[in-house]
Amino acid sequence: MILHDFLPSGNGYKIRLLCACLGLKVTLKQYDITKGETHTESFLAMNPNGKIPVLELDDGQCLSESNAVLLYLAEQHPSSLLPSDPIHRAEIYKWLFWEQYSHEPNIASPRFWLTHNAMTELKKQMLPDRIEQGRAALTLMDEALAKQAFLAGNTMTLADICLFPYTHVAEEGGSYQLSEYPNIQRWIKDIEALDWFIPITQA
Ligand SMILES: N[C@@H](CCC(=O)N[C@@H](CS)C(=O)NCC(=O)O)C(=O)O
Repeated sequence: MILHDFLPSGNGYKIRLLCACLGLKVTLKQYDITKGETHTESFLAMNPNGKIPVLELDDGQCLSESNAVLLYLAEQHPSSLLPSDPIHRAEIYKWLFWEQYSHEPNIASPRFWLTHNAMTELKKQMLPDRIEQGRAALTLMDEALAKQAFLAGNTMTLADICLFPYTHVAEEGGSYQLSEYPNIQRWIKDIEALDWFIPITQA
């Protein structure tokens, strides 16, 4: 499999982290998204949405949308990350959908704007509202993690693989302080201590 990716991307890191956890080998092909490298004809043929990550399977089929790729890999390689009980699964799906609507736009997008010199007048106006919503998202996670070791119970699941990447770098760009969320800090340390753990910049 080939993972078309950009190393600082949390969306790509979700897939690299899952592959590390499951012991799956992927070849990384890197793109610089700040230079429009995901908008070439050949890239758009893989993902018409012009965004990494894209997972290219051995038969050439291309999958996009990070959480769809997580689910595909977890279903192909059954493990406790995606249990069969429908209620437990629904709880995991809940976190995956929530991540895309309530977490990623408020935490990942401001991080990118502020660390990659991508701020515009419009984004400046949007920033305070995004930060308010991002704080609400981090508070919600912190409260869930006060009650249990991981997001969807006391064992690690796909929900944690999905939410770890942008949460652990939330401070980059200066909008958030993780010291305000002690249960998230404990959860980050627990995940970083796992023997298969790889950092975000590991190719
Ligand atoms: N919802 C998508 C978001 C993917 C996304 O936003 N990718 C960004 C990098 S993290 C990108 O490729 N941006 C390049 C562009 O939009 O030109 C996912 O979860 O995969």
